[in-house]
Amino acid sequence: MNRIRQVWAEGRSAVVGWLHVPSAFSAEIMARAGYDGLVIDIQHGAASFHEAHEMLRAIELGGAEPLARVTANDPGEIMKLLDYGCYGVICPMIETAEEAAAFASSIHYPPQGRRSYGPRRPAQRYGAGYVAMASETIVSFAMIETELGLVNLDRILAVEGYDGVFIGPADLALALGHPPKPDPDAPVVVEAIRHIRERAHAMGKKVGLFCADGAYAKARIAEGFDMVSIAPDSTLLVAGAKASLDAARG
Ligand code: 3PY
Ligand code: MG
Repeated sequence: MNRIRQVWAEGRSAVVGWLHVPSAFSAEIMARAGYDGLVIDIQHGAASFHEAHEMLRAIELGGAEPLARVTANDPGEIMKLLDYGCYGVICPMIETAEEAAAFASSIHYPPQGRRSYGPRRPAQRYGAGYVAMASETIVSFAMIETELGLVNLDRILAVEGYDGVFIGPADLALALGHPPKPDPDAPVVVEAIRHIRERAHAMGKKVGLFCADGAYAKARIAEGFDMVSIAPDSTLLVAGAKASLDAARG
């Protein structure tokens, strides 16, 4: 079973890491740290499509569920990632019900969707019965992070075929006239995040949030978020490097 679905089935919230570094080696050691899943950020991270494919393998080997935040709502990109062992897709900038429906249809084989057949790696992991179970092996999130996305929130949430919405707080803050930053404290942004969480749950969808600080993420889990991401690998690398330098220099 998909590890994120397993966590949900146990009544817990998933904690996922976020990867900017385009390396299968660092993806594997991050996976071994114990995250439920790791998200390869193809939109804003450094990984090319080819590097992302190698990282998907490394994450699975390391014991975490491999996910990706794609560059756009592009069926070709999404379907190829699914063929190569991506079991969770986060799609940026979803703004209308039509975009949400197009996203959802990339995730599922007919008749539910229009995913094309060619599951090169999933067929190895799941065997001959893969097609019948494919939808259950994947989690899917439409990002809400724009003004239009907020305006159309209920219409987007009413679309079937994807698991939930994932909030990008930096873009959301920009859309609401505030500087982009994770773990926001501007009341209007905090209120928008609360509103999205409540509407998502009211309409039977999961809700995830991009976070930076672990303690901030823990507080959001207590509020009911179903999935939180925590500090990206690039942030952890710099923080560790600075702490080590500071210790050496005093
Ligand atoms: C945002 O905060 O806008 C995101 O997309 C998270 O990376
Ligand atoms: Mg964003």
